[in-house]
This record gives sequence, C-alpha cells and structure tokens, in this order.
Amino acid sequence: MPKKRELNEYSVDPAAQQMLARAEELGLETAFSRADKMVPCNIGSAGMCCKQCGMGPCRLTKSGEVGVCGATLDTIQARNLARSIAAGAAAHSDHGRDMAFLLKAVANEETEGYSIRDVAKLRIVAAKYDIPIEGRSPQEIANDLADLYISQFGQQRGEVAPVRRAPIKRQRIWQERGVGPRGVDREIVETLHRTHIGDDQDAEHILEHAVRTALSDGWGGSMIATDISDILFGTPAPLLGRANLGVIRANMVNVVVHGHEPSLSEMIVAASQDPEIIAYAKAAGAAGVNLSGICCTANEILMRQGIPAAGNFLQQELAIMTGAVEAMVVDVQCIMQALVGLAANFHTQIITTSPKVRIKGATHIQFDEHHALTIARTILKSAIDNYKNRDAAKTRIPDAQEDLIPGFSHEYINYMLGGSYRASFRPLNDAIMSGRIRGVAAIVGCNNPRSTHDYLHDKVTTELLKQDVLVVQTGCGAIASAKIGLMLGEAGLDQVGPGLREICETVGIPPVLHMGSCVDNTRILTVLTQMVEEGGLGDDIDQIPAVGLAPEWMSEKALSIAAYCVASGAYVIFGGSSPVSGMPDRVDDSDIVLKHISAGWEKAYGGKLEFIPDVDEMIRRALAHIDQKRAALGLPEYDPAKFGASGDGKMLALESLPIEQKRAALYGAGA
Ligand code: BF8
Repeated sequence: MPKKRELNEYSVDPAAQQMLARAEELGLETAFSRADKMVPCNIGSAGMCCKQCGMGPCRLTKSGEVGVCGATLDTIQARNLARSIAAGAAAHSDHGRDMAFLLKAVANEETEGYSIRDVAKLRIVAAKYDIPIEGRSPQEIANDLADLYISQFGQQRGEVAPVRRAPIKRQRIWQERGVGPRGVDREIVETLHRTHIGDDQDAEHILEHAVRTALSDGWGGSMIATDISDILFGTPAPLLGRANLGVIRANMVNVVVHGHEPSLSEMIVAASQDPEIIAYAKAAGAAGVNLSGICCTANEILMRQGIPAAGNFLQQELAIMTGAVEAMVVDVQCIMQALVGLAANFHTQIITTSPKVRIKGATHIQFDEHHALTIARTILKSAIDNYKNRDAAKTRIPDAQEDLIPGFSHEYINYMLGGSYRASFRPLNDAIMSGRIRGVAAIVGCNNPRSTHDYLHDKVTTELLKQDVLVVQTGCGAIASAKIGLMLGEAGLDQVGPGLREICETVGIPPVLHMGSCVDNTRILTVLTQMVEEGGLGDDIDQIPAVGLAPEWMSEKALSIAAYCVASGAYVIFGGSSPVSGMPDRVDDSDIVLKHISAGWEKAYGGKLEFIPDVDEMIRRALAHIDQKRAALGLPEYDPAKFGASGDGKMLALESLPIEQKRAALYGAGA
C-alpha cells in the first residue's frame, strides 16, 4: 500500500515543507501526495514494456520471454531509451529552432521589443562559421547567422556546423563511429523509424543512433538556443539574485513565469518596468508588479536580469499555494497539468502562451514575437486586474529566501580567470593540475517527488565541495544550491575544502557556479573544450578529471543531456531509478543495454552512463573517477593537507584561537 510520508521526507527545503503542511491543512493534492498514491509500474519503469504496436503492449517479466513479434528484452529496452532520448532532444532543440526564427525576425526588424543586445557575441559566433563580420551591421550578420542556424535543424547530410566547436580528437571519434550528428529533425525521425515495429532489432545498434540523436541536440539545437539567447538578451555575467518562495511579495501583484523560453519572459520583465504598468498596479491598490520564475524560465531571467527564482520544478504548485500569485504564465516544458485544478482553489490565473501548449481550463494568450511587448503588457494588466480577487486570509508566504550570484557563462568564467586582456582557462587548469581543485562536477537536472525534494542535490553538492571539487550547475539543481546559500560569493566558503577555498578567495567566486538553464549545459561542453585547448589536461574531454551528475532526474530531456555528455567523453551518474534496469533476477547472459551504456560507451567514447540510487555510492564513484583521471594524467595525488594555509581560510580557522596561539600559527614559534 502506498504510504504517506513525513514533511521532511517530502523535502529538505523549509519553505516547501511549510507549503506542504498548508496543502494538508486545505486538503489539496500536490505532486508529492500524488506520488505517494501512484505506485510506479515496475515493468514500465524498468523498460520492460513494449507498446510500439497494436499486438501489445507486451510486458516482459520472465527471463528469456519475448514480445509477440519476438522482440527481446534488450531490444525493447534500447527502443524505449532511444525514444526517450529523442523526445528530450526534441524538446530542447525545438526551443532552439524557435530562437533561430526569433533571431531572423529581429534581424529583419519585424519584432516588437527585441534588439541584438550582445553584438560582440553575435560577431564571435558568426566568425566561427566564417560568416563575414567586418564592415557589416549587426542586422546583416544576424540575418546570415539565423539562416545558417535555421538550416541546421533539417540538415540532411554531413555534420551540423556547431560540431566544429568540439575538440578535434572528439570530432574524429564521432566520425569514425558514424555518429557525427546531422540535423536534429533527421536524427529524431530516424530514431522513430528505427524503433518502429519490425525495424532495428540490435540493441547496441539502436543505442548508437540514440547517441547520434543526442549529439544533434547537445552540439546542435541546444547549443544554438544558448547562443541566440545570449545574442538577443545578453551573455550572462554575475549579478545579485534571490531564490525561494519568500521572493513572492504580499503587497504586490505577483506574476510567476514558468517554463523554458526567455523570449516572452524577457518582454514581461521589460513591460513590468513600464511606468504605465506600475501606475496601473498602484491604481489597483498594489505597491507594484513583482516578477519571479520557476524552472528554466526562472534561470533565464535570473541570470540575465536578476529576477528572483520562486523555486524549482517541485515548487510550481507550492507557489500557487501561497495564495498570493495573481498569474502564473507558462510557456513550454515541465508544466504540470495539475496547476489549473489547484489554482481553482485560489484566485490564480494560469495563462498559457505557447502555440504548442494548451491546458484545459487555462487562459490562453498566445505569444507572437511581432507584438511581444504588447502581449506582455496585456498579460500583466490581466494579472493586475486579478489582484482584487486575492483573499488575504488565504495568503501564506514562507519567510524563506536566499541571495545568490548567478550568471557564470563560459565567457565570463574565461574573463574572470584570466582578466580582460588575457582571458584564459589557464588558472583553472593550473589549479586542477596542482591539486588545489581536485576536479570539476556538473550537478544538474530535475527534482523528482519519488525522492526527497532537493536532498540528493544538496547532499552531493556539499560533499563534493568538501572534497575540493568545483561545482557548476544548471536547471533545477542550480536553484536547489541557490536556496541553501552555496552560490553566494565567499559566504559559503566555510563549507568547502581548503584548496578550492583558496581558489574561490583568489578569483572571488562562489564555490558553486550557476551556468544557466538546461539548454545551457552546452556552456559546460564549451568550458570542457576550452580546458582541453588550454593544455595540461590531455587532448580530449574524456581525460579531464570531471564528472556529471543528475541526482534527482525525471525528464526525458535529462536523458538526452546524459547521452550527449557521455558521447562527449563525460562520466555521467544519475540518481533515482534506471529506465533500463530490467529484471532483477535475470539469468541469461545479458543486461546488454545496461552494459552497453556503461562499459560499451566507455570503450567507444571514454564516457559512461550509470544509474546509482545510493547517494554515498554516487559520491564515492564520482571522486574515484576524478582521482583515476588525475592519475592517468600523471597529476599529483589529491592531498587536502597541502593547501589552505594562506588567505582568508587560514584567518577563519585561527579566529577562535587565543592570541598567543594565533601569533605562533601565523609567524612561527617564538614570535
Ligand atoms: O529543463 S531540470 S525539471 S525545469 S527538465 Fe524541467 Fe528538469 Fe527542471 Fe529545466 Ni531541465
């Protein structure tokens, strides 16, 4: 029987716990309580159900059993995983396509409210593809870049252009294995074709095409999305932000933007600062309009505009539960259908905006880049009109928020490490080579109500920091760290290892760097490539002492990210359950799929994917991998005792000592 959990088993975030207590008080359901009631299907969750044709669904539960067509468990698992990767790639890359069309429209001056904010990035990106830049206007360059990028999605033959940004050795590996990605549209269609009844029936062969599909996302659609977001809205640089439900304001009209696209949310930010809108809000009795975000739309406007994040994926319902949200404006991806039913218990309007996403019962105000600012104003006025319907007696805003410094684009990290005249990754490579930084971990991805909200993110992050591992984050994982103060300049440094602390103090960075939304995992690929190009850490990504983790994954997008990171050379560890775990008591030789995505992919690409439910084991394997890569490079063995004897860290450690001991420690005995 499903069991209800204690509040602290639902979430480690006190703000979330308060809202979950409120849900119980009001008798309202959330994803947390629905997860308790909905026991996952153990056949489907292990990838053992095939529903690709009308002869099934075939559920394979015994060793050696096959489907009606004769499909084996391995074939079925590989098909299911490949289809999930294709769906994830589609979500990221279709967003990238929309950004490319937006860039084209902006270049042709057909839009309202947009401009090319980062001309320098436009020129740098265009030059990578040999688009002429000298003596040309930003619009002319943007027009050519938009045409090139639009053409990438349907490229039929040959690798997509951004692939040339990968290390040379990596490109050769892909070519030799025949997985150099063509356009994402072609790769996804081919995945669907190959996994249709009666097609590709060799699990490993299916999984190789899954790799190609994921690469067309990571080094194609997603990379394009990041480039264009930066060109149109500005490349992120550090600024001050805030995170958690306490950013919702009792005396203001609260508008929460949720989803993944910066195109409309950037216009809502602009419109919210319009004196006419502010006056309209004041006339309605509010102090103004307060914007905040959920999920990756939050990350997009947090890192560029400093707009606060109300929370990550599992906090979307909890934001409504505050009773103080006039409108939740959603675009695409990770939007729970339950929002509309929940909002009916309050006064919150759910406003859908994408031509691709409608929810029964929601208000639809369709986004159109030609009138974006006008639409943003309409949405804000609708929210302001709704302010009078707020029931103050039903309002509960948790007093919980934390400051953070987001905005660590790869361009900024480069500049920050080297300075404006000699931007370089040299100091980072040197710190890894000396052992001050043991290695790098990208801790990314979702929340999942099957595990305690934020617990795995927080645990893995804090433990790796203690071990001198520099952490970079995107997506909902980034918001988790922000909420516990790990992205706050030097404030979190008492929680990190001595060598890493020295580096953070010297460079002036937080120990956890917020690198953006989930499509911005491509920024991490760029950082890894630049570390290779800088020298000293091998000649390809798979040699760097680095690891990727998605401790609370749940979306198909995460699987696409995992596959393209593995194919780029990274060891990727997922927490929670494996979608290809198969039968626990399997007696035949196999588990071909599990072996292929770990040992098989490691042999082919130097990276591997593993699903590890135990958090301590996740951390142990991440550190073992980093140490093994250090040893392979001939770097000194990690030794925490070697560093941390200078700088603020030492002063902090000495603070509590009596003055004589402090003097002796600083100047030697007899001083
Ligand atoms: O794309 S981390 S829950 S919000 S899927 Fe969704 Fe997962 Fe959050 Fe951003 Ni990414």
